Amino acid sequence: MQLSRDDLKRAYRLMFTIRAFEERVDKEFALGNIPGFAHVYLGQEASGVGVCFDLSDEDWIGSTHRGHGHCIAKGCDVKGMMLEIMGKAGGLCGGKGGSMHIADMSKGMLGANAIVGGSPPIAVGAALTQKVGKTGKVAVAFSGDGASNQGTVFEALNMAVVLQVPAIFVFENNGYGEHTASSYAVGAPSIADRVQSFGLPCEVVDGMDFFAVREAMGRALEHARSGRGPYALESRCKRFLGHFVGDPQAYRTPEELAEARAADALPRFRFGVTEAGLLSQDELDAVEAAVLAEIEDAVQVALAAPFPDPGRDLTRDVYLKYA
Ligand SMILES: Cc1ncc(C[n+]2csc(CCOP(=O)(O)OP(=O)(O)O)c2C)c(N)n1
Repeated sequence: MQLSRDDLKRAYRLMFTIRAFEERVDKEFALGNIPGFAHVYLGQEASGVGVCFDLSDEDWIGSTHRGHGHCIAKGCDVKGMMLEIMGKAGGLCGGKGGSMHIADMSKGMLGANAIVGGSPPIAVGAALTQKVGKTGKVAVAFSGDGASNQGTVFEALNMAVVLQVPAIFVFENNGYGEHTASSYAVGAPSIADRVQSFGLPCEVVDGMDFFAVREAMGRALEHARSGRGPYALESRCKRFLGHFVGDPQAYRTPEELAEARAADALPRFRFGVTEAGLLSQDELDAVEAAVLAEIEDAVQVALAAPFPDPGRDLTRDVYLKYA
């Protein structure tokens, strides 16, 4: 479980890539360069990166409508993502999926999902494939606190236990489902309490702490890979911005928003690794500079790229990828 210096750099690079990517998506959306809707993951970086850090391309994840961070954590190419979000040809899904439908099978990314509670059933099917194929790999389903109230999720949890599949359910509790607080809408004392009643372990983890999430995920992976069935995490995180880009958040006080920012996982990570003498400020600054250049390049390429040709591309690659 010990992390090397390269591992620590990779973790910071991934978290900072999500941060910079999402800040840019927020900006480009405001400029009118992104069609449709965008839900950014700002604040939740440590959760997605901690969960995906030890997964291989053959371990699968299913995501949510807030999926850019999960894609990046799972290794999707940021240029391909930016092209996709701007609806351009050359995007990871040919520019036809957009923000809420990014998938990349080569990275084990089964897809973002606009249907709240959509990923757990898919992950159970994927986990059954892993079990039947004796791959030793897992399938992970990300869901929000709002999604944790969905019937689809209850059925998926039950079936995962019945079939004893290597599924890992990650409930990212950022305190809100759209504009409704999870403290109001989740009827059980916690998501973890309810999930455990289905007959699988569920740990509560500080989703603002990369190290805590990765360690909890390590226990989940050990459990699922050793044939002991499904496992779950309730990752408690902070959503820095609104439900969607442009949400004025009238339902949150300035104090609450300041508290969320004060819990920021990135400075926390920086402080931890520099205080421990594992990485220097300069090394971390260099990571940030490289990422910012990569994002700038992705944006410029995406802005200049053509849209898909409706006559030629509209009906292609819909159910099947053609060569
Ligand atoms: C089945 C379904 N119901 C409702 C919606 C509308 N909707 C989109 S996001 C959202 C809230 C989801 O909240 P949560 O699961 O907590 O995720 P978060 O936005 O906090 O990441 C809702 C109700 C939807 N997309 N799908």
